Amino acid sequence: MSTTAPATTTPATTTPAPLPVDDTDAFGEEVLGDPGPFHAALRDAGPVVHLSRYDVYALGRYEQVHAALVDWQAFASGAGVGLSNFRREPPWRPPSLLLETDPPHHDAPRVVLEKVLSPRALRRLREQWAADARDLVDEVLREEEFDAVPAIAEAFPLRVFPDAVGIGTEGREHLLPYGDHLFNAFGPANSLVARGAPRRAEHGAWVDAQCAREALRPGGFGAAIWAAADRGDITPAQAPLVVRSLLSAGVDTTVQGLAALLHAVATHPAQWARLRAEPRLARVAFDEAVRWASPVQLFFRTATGDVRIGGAVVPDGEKIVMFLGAANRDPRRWERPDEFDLGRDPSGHVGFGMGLHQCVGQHVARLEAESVLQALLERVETVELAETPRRHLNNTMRAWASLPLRVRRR
Ligand code: OVM
Repeated sequence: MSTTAPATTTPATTTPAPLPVDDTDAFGEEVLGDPGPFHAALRDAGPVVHLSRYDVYALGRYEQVHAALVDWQAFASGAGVGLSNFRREPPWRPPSLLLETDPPHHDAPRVVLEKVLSPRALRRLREQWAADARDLVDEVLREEEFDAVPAIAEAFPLRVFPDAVGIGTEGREHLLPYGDHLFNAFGPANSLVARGAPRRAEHGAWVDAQCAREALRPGGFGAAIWAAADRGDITPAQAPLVVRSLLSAGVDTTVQGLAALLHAVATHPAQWARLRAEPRLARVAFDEAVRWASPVQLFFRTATGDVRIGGAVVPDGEKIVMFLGAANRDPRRWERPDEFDLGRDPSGHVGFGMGLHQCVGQHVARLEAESVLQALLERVETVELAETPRRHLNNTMRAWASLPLRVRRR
């Protein structure tokens, strides 16, 4: 964060502000393992910073991240929301019709999926998921110590979500590695991407096969998407790709959202006690955990035209990375941002994004988290870390590999 380079294009009217430069590897193991110091440096350097290592522009402050998220005209998604620029290189899979598109193409799939995953549509799942969560928690609590990543954070979404989509029971072990590779592929082609590459075709072929009409049970989210195609709300060619978005964005994200919530309560005993006294805080607890941990750490946009940010100019066609995790802990926006605190109002956090592309599955994620948390609150007096937890490194997700917990049961 030492040198200062001039902006690279001619300004429209006034001279652009100088652009701070940072040569840190934002996707190196050091930063992925502990992004806090890098995020603080980014925020302090200015509203926009050039990351010289990847030749991209970075936003770390809440104000600019929020502004970019809601300005889909200037900050496009259609050239990809990872480092790769689809204007310059082909995507590794056909682009998502939700995530990697702009209006007007984005809109029909979005409206369809919004309806399929609306709070109203999820009502019929609430009782079943509450019962599933109680069963799982009963099983897990036969021991006082367990690893909450496989035992709860992975087990619960894998128990309820594929059934809700309506896919078959064979091959579900592809879901987590598919998502892990997908989220790595939003970053640079580093060793994390290389590690996933050998099996990506295999996972991808299985996921694609689950998106066909014939592969989806009646009554599930997948069948509802195909029904929308039958009504003409989307085309039959679009339907499988919309189903693919569920299987892409619906598993690893909720696994790590749950893991973040469990890590938060295990390391904040006073907040757990407060939740036990006021179980209605369960919803706030999940959103505060998403703010605090930001399981999805970042997404990119592409500048459409020369875009002014805080007095500097990002040239047309350049990639801009929005550090959601940095914005969610920006002291300019949040009081005591590093504290997990049920007393605050976390709404406005950008952990689910903001604007047009804001997480369409957030009600599903909240229902999963609430189901698990209520079941735990009914049975667990205190919860703490039994051992040091272990990170799972991913280019765009802040993830846990292992979260050993010790509980005192009621
Ligand atoms: C998609 C997709 C994939 C990954 C993430 C995401 C967070 C969406 O395929 O639409 O949103």
